[in-house]
Amino acid sequence: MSHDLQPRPEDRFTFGLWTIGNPGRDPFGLPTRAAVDPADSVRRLAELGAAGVSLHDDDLIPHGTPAAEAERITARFATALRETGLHVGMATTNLFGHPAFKDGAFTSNDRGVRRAAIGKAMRSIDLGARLGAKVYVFWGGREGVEAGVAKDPRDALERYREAIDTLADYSVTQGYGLRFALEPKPNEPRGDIFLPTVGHALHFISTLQRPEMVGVNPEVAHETMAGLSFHHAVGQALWAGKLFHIDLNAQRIGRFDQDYRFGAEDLKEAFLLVRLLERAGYDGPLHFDAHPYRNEDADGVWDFVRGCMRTYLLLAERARTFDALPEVREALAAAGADELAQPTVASGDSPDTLERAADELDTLATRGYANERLDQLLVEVLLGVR
Ligand code: DIG
Ligand code: MN
Ligand code: MN
Repeated sequence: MSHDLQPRPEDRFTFGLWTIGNPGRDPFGLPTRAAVDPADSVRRLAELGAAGVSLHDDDLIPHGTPAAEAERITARFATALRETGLHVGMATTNLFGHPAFKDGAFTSNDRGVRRAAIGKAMRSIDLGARLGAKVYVFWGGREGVEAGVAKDPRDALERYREAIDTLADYSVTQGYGLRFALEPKPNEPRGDIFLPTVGHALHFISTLQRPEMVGVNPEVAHETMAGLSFHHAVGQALWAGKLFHIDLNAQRIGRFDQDYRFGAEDLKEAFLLVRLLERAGYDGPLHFDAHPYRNEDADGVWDFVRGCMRTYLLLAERARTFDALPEVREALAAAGADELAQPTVASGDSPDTLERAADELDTLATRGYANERLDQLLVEVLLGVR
């Protein structure tokens, strides 16, 4: 079915408060935009057809806010959600901004900092649950090192696991029903970050006390920074049943974490990602963790929001068009795409029959896989000529 490209809540688009609220500050320059009121962001996102928002604790309640004021802010935000119908798709803790986290949060060498990080996360989990979040993300932006000799990675991972296990127990004890999602990143702001990719995170999850409660939140920019295929990372998370959330944006390989508007860079990889998510029936939030270009003004922020959602909808429409074309179905068959889905070993196979299969290698080497024709079709669909 076609889409009129007008985003609606049923499209499940969500935005971090910190994305539309990004003031344009970078390591080399001051903010270029005024601060944005979270309640106003909610209302504007609702007008544009978004389904929800996500937030760090500090995005809503700045560190050091007195309790009474924190309660007023939270109640006002909850009212904006109720009045607009937007929901909180994900909550997370800022464990990277405060200077105390300069050597890490859950993996700081200072035990007092590690205990404070767990306590801050508990309070933030309470806030997320109160606002109705279903997924809780952990991005360990400060969980890493510059001077590798300062931390034994085995100790760091042990402390990381201790923190996640402790917080999972807390959430279960509180009856919050949250699912946790770990967000990998290879570096920045630390020289090297623990759990750098989806693969590392998936193994780490398998060692936890409550592995069933924990999945991953892959981000386009982060796997791309590591030089990896993002749609393969998502494919492995889906295959493991662990794609609990996703951070959509765009990134040039070999650059710092750019967090550009979704689709702003590698359109082919974005197409392969959207086609995979749609074919897999991923039904979680389509969350944008991105921000407008620093040289944008307040109006440009909403161009950024419209562009993120519109590009996803356009790529989903292109993917449907691609898979409906007879010439694509023929090219996929010539490439053997469906044959890959068939089991290799038959129930009647013996080691002898499999070993005899090895005698066919010279014959098997003669075929082609029609990938040039297939990939050219993809390019032509992307360019709108099919
Ligand atoms: C950075 O990519 C991180 C933070 O923005 C946040 O903690 C997480 C959730 O999207 N992504
Ligand atoms: Mn990022
Ligand atoms: Mn992210």
